[in-house]
Amino acid sequence: MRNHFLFTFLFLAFSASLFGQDCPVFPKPKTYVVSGGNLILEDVIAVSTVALTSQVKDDLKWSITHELGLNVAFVADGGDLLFKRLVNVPMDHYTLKIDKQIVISYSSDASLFYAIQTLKQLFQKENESYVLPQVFISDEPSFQWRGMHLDVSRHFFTVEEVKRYLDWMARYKFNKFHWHLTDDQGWRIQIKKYPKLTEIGSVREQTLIGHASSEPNRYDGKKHSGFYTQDEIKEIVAYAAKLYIEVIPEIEMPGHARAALAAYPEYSCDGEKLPVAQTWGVFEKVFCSKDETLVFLKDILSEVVELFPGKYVHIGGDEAPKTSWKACDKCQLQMKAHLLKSEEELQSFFIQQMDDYLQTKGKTLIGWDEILEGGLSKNAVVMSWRGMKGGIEAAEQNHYVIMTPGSHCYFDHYQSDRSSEPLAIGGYTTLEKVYSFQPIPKELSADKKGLILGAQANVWSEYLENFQQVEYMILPRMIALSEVLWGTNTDYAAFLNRLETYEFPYLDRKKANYSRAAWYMSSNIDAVDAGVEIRFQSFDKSNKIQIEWSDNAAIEAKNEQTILLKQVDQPTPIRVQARSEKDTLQLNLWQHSTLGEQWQITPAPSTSYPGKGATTLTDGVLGARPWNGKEWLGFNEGDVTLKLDCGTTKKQNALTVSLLKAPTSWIYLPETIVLRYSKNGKKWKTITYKVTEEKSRIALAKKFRYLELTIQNMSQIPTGQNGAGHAPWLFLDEIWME
Ligand code: TNX
Repeated sequence: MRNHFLFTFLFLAFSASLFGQDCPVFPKPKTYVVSGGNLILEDVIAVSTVALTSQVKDDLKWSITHELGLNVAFVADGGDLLFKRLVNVPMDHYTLKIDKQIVISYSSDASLFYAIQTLKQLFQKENESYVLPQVFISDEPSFQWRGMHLDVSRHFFTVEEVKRYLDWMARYKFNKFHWHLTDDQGWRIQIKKYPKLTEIGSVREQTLIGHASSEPNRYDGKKHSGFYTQDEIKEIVAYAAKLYIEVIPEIEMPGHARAALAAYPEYSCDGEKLPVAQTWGVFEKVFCSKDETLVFLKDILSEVVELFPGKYVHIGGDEAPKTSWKACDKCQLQMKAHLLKSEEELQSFFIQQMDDYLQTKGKTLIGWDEILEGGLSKNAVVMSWRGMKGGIEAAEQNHYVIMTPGSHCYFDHYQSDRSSEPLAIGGYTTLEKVYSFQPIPKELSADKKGLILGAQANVWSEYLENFQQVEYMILPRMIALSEVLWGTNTDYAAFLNRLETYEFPYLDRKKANYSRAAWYMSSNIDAVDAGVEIRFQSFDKSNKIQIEWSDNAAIEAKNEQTILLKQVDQPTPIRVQARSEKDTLQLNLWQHSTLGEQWQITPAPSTSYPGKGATTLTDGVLGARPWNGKEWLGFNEGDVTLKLDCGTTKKQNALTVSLLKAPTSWIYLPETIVLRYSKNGKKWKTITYKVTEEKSRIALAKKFRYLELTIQNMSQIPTGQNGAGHAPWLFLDEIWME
């Protein structure tokens, strides 16, 4: 037997170059103070068993050996790693002090686990030794809900892949895994009473190729299937528990139910059998609200609650069109019987049924923010995804809230505007944007702030065909979110540096497919007099940039990083290329006579798609397709009016408004554009243009100085189309004249 007291410590008197003042731990601890020296361990760490329960002992051993390959020897007295139990400190608080020994003081088993995660990230392996910086850390999270969601319905991920996902979560101290197990495109959890849910519901015959907005739709002709047996679910739940992660199952209802209804069509309104969905979007076929369906769903939940020991069950509740309920006798009877005035109230009744049922099982219901419509169920926790609005409303009604706004927390969105990005659903959520997220909205009353449990990133998998792709979308964005939730997201530039120095080498060792988008060369376009200024920024150490442009561009170089793009009479496509040591950025621009001019826009664009304000329409940049949020202004509140004073009276031959049509994202072309023009701002003439194309070119051959456009939208999306009944989105990227 080896005597662990023989394992030597070496103390270096001076600080070694391995560690600077920078913190190598993610999320960064609340307090991190280095004292200069290092502690060096050989291949075994002697761990004191004083103040350790046997359950924690096993976890600890597993956790240290699993990750570091360092052996653990438990000793009754002394040792390298000592523990103290704390009382009367904030939830999940711990301290970690490294000098000649490592001393961890912890308050809860979870906090001990976090301390060990921190410790693991401090280890550097040098030759055969393990080196630690001498530090003092005092730490605890700011939020109790630190969530990551994974959609396994649109694409299935194996048990091993889900475990790897949980490993990332544990490393960055996330504690809630929201497992989206059912949706239109696949039912992924075995339910013993209803075997067809997985026999039929877990298999889709084929899958859409490319983006859902590209027409015509094409399919791959290949089966996609997979589900978790109840034993596998238990295995994952147990694995997560070791990592102090609670697993929250989501069983979607009443919408996103096509897979379940392919197996049991009798629980829909019309009983018609449709296949498991093969494309993405929102479907009108939903669970019927009749009693038989409610019983069916409660039966399912009764098996689900047995598998998940945690407190919460998510029942979805989002994107459930009411068309089939409106036409269904049984739904209408249900409304009469319970004195419900609208289908929204019927949805509330539906959710309340599930809420009551889950209460009897000791569980708390979570739903997406649509469950607010028609009245919020008594005990429900709200997950706010359509911005923060739903969350604010729920908190004002004294409900707990988890913030997951699309703007900052949707990791299925693009993270750069490069055409080299893998196909994604749309949106634009950069690392910097995630890092800037503040889960508690300013407008919330002070006494309600405590109701915001935390935040979560959602990882919808329509366009994530394999697990490498999932990793690309979550890394490093989830690390940024971890600092948001830990309350240490203070210095973005330092965060980027720390990531590159300390964490990317680890990700490389793990062969993780992570994104370096935050390090791409970027361009920034600002409106100036009679044009736009384009400034390039490179993250290479040298920051040397070479800029070239096509011959037909009216460009003037301002300095090494900046060029001025001037207004020209004839709209022309031009090209600008900027090259740094490691990267090349090519911009395909549209040069025209109103570059940099400021349209006055009413109402203001939606806060979810603000682009960069009015300049978006005159910066020469056409929005990316499939669309991402950066180069588009998005509107969702009726008609939009745009006004421009051209400064002088001039003849204009035509005006082009560049629009977006992406029905799967509920973005539609407007119906008409009413154009008014005037020489003096007093006498106006009107042209009405019927919109049929994304590039709407309105012939003019008129002289004017003042211009006013009213873009008129459909009042709601017609039946049979994506998002029927809702207000359509209007998306604009550029307006020019010739
Ligand atoms: C909306 S977020 C959905 C999902 C999609 C997602 C794509 C939510 C509650 N519903 O069904 O996968 O957008 O970003």
